[in-house]
Amino acid sequence: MIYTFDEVFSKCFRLMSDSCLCGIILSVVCCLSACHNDTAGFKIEDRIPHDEYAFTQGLLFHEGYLYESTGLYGHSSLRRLDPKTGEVLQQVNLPSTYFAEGLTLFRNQLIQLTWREGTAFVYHSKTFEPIKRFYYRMEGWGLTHNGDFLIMSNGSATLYFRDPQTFEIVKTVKVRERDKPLSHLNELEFIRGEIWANVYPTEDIVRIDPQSGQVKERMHFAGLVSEDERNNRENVLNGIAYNDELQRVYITGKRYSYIYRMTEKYSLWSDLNRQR
Ligand SMILES: [Ca+2]
Repeated sequence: MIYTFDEVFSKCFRLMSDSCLCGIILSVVCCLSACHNDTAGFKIEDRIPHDEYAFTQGLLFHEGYLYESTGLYGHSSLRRLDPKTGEVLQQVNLPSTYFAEGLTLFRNQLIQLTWREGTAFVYHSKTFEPIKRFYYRMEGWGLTHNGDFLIMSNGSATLYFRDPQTFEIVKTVKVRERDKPLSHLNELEFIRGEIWANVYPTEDIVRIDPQSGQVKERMHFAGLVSEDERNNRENVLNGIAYNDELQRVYITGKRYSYIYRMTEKYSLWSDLNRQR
């Protein structure tokens, strides 16, 4: 078949237009995926610099500050952080024989678990002065509270509700996802009547009904940190804090470069609000 110059020109123009259109569509798709910063239905509002040596084991928000517990022998600490800059404003280091774990703040006292040392340190929440210690016979993983009791995880599928004055076990709740026990519950946060828990060593957080122990939802945060940024299999998600006033969730992990401040995008809180 022989084409005239006009036909060739017009064909070439159409091809160019098509490829241009394809290019534009491709660019839009690429941009959308590159700009995609939603995770598990949350929108990332801000990335706060995080000490890349902080082996995060506990995180909480209280009256304008973030509080963090970092683990590892010889590196364990309790920290107060500026929630805007991530700057460490106050810090106490634990003796090198203690591996710090979960952290909660209950009535002006910070309570910090240790992994295998059977000891919880209690500090004044403003001065970080040590007040007392509790002792327990299990591993310490995550810690939070529901206003009445401390709630502790130890790597099993059981959550332990403890008296905040004596640390005695008051009751236990077995956590189940569908029909199966869900173990490896790690960092905890009590958020709007639910217990949120990191599932070690995944990038998942589950929302647990504190009465029944039933998992209501499993949220995946695997897209939060790239494999390059992670740099080590140990560096998993392990920090959940909640600003109740502004309804913001803070999430970070062991040696993460950032603490992510997130807001709901979809129907999570609206679902909860409807139940009120
Ligand atoms: Ca927490």
